[in-house]
Amino acid sequence: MTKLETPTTNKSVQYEILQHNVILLRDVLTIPQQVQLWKCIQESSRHYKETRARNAKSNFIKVLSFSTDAKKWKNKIPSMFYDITDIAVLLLFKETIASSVSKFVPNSMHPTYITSFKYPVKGGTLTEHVDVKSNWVVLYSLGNSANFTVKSPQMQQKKAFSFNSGDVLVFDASEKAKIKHGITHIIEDTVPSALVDCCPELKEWRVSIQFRVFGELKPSKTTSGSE
Ligand SMILES: O=C(O)CCC(=O)C(=O)O
Repeated sequence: MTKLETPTTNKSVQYEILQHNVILLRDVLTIPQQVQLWKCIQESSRHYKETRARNAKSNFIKVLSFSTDAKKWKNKIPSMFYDITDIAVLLLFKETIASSVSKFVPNSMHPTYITSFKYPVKGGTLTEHVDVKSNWVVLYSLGNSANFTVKSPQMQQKKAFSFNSGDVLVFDASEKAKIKHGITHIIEDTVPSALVDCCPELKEWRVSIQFRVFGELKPSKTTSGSE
């Protein structure tokens, strides 16, 4: 499988700490990298039978589900998937180094479980939920933007933001952190035009890919509590 074309980790990205241990990194993937990621998802999804969201209030199609340690998927997982997980963690650590968040961020995340969802532009939604089993998670977005919401128990109100193509959201998805998240709707006609030129089918979708770690993760610095 193809390697990433440019050493993204050398560049600086905009980031936003949406709340404790929820960090959004903007424009991490260039358009060629977004194209490459979409092609990798499509190629990998040939090994998987698509399934509809199980929850009646959500509307998306699961196109990919890999347990990275399963024999069945050995040699079928594109190296790009691991590369972009590493890039997200490296960038996150590099960009937030001066802030209090950096000490909570794990310094590496080898995904245990990789999934990808496709949301139709018309009617795509994801019911608010707290993840189970997961530890930290890295989410990439492609295609149309999603109106994404997050809320931790410490917040009075949920925060909504536009999760755009090429952005990454990294957060503590453990049951302990109880970070509720969901998608109210997909924002039509928001695919970058250069991406549509190469992948016209993305006009109809918002695509996400999730990299989850199950089990223990070491934070980059030992701390004696949370903020
Ligand atoms: O599609 C997304 O970006 C989010 C997916 C998600 O929240 C989940 O898999 O729990």
